[in-house]
Amino acid sequence: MGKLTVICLVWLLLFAVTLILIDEQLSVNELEQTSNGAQRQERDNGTSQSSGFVALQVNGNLTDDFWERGVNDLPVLTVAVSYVVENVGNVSADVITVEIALDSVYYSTETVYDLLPNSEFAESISFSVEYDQSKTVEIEASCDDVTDFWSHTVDAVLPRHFSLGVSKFFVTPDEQCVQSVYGEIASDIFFVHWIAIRDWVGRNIDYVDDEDVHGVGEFWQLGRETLESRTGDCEDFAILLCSLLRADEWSIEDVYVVIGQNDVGNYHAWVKVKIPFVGWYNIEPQLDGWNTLVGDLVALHGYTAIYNFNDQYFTEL
Ligand SMILES: [Ca+2]
Ligand SMILES: [Ca+2]
Repeated sequence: MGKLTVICLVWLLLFAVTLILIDEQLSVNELEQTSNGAQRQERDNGTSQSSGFVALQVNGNLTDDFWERGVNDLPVLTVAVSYVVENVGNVSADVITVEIALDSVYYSTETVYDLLPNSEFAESISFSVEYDQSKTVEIEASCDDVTDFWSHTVDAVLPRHFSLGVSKFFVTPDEQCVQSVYGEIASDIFFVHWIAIRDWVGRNIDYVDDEDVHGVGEFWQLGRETLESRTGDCEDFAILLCSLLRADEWSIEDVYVVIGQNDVGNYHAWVKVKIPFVGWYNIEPQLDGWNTLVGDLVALHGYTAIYNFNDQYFTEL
């Protein structure tokens, strides 16, 4: 091989290597450009998402609560809940669905159209909770795949002491247990109704201090609770007797639970009835039989009535 041939071969080799290196550099540049383009595209997409979006916020609060008589004549706490759905995004929310559930059971649905940014939809709902029970209200607002949620648990704890607004709900003439026991008593009556009913209460309910049964100084029982335990103290006897007399269709004007106080400050509860041709008569519900007419007078001597109530009226004397 001549010297010139060797030089030519070396030159060709160097030329080929240079071409390969240039080609690789071009490929790397293309890749970088593609990658930068993709990143820019992602950025652009990100910008377009954050430039127009809907975001929802649900808030609520308890605006009212009061006790009333439920369908079974037992107390229920009726509450009003106000709620607000706000669009905290920056474009209008076309269709918002607001679904309300009580204890995870469907309650109602509201549809809100075209809610502008930074504006809100306000509404309220009302529902009842049985005494000594709880209920959870859940409110969920959603628009496409955007959603928010608010919930609140209402505890309907019945006040178990003297309470101006609640006392009358303890007298339950239409409650099932009261009606059932009244039915038993009435089927046996051959003389005067009010005496037979007070005798039944005096004979079938045992006096026990609230402290011993409930562990607290004062605990008012509903008629059904006294009938189930067959025990109670003065107000429990009086509430049950008043409920049974009302079940016997004594007029709302003619039978009351009375809360009174004696000279040394002790409180007591009894029942008063307006007997035809006789007038008002005070009954000590813990007594029975021959105590009527004499025992009642002795037992209640020294007490002054302060409040009267039945299932409809409450009067401060
Ligand atoms: Ca008591
Ligand atoms: Ca009691």
